[in-house]
Amino acid sequence: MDAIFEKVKATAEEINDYAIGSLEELEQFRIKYIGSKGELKNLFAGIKEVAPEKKKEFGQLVNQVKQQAEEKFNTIKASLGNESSASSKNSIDLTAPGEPITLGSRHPISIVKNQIIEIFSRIGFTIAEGPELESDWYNFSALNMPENHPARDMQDTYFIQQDPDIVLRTHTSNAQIRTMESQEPPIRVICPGRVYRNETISARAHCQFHQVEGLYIDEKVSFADLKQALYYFTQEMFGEGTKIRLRPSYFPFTEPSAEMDISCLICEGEGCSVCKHTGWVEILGCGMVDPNVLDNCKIDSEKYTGFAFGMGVERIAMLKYGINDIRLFFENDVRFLEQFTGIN
Ligand code: 2U9
Repeated sequence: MDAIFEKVKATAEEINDYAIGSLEELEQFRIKYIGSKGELKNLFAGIKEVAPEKKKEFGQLVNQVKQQAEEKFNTIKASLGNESSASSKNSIDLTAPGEPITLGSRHPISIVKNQIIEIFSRIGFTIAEGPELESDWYNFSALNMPENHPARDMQDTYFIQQDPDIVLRTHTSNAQIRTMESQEPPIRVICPGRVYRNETISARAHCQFHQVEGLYIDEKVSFADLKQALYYFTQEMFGEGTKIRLRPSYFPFTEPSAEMDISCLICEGEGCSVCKHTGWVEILGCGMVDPNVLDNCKIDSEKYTGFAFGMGVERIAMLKYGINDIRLFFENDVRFLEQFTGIN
């Protein structure tokens, strides 16, 4: 009779030590102990062999072991269930639709630079490029700004510590000089690129910006040709009906020189804060190439004349898109850049 009590206690220990690591093993455990043909059912059946005065004690003992088995079953079932649902969360659903790929957008400076290039290429201009680190000759002297010429102070220049002859170019004119040195007229080029000036950074100025400069050299090129080319550019860039006006100015590399204004895009000439209530906004500088510049590049200034112009790409982009702070172009804040998605 004690033997049957011993058997129940041994089963309790067995249940306690039973290792369960998977849902299959848990099911085997259930069948072995708790199921309708399981060991606990057999133990209950053994009550027949127990003396009447010990039946109650035996029943309680088997019930305790049954409870122990059921608790173990429920606890392990809950933890294995959590694990399996967590692992199904991490698994890949091959039937799920793909995540959309977020496309980048072209930088507004690239958009506007490409528009300018495209407009001038329609009237026969090709692209010429030059280095951003440039010698004094190509950045200054060839452009009629010899050493100690006061015009050099018009732009604050970055010099290279190791070599006083090398500067970060202050304009893209170095590319035109290089073109004139290596090609015979007729020459019709536009020179886009990044330039550097030692300016205090503010909403209106930056120490780096982009220019597109243009140069046309041939026999009998006149100021009227310059005006017509710039008028065509204005209509294409800012829309038909945009007016232009030219004001006399001074640049060392052009004579005569002018600055060109367009009628204000915001107020159409009525007067607003963008045009400072004048109805006009300045967009570029231009002029007839100074004969000294042609001579410096071994182009016969008796035979050839030329016009040149230069504009800041940031300035054009600010006017075109109503941007009021030049620093936005260099910060690369996605909230700014994504507004140009879809524009090429
Ligand atoms: C050669 C000869 C002449 C290019 C020119 C300007 C006038 C001009 C400014 C516009 C805004 C620079 O970016 S900005 O600050 N540029 O006003 N540029 S004429 O003249 C040249 C260029 C090359 C060989």
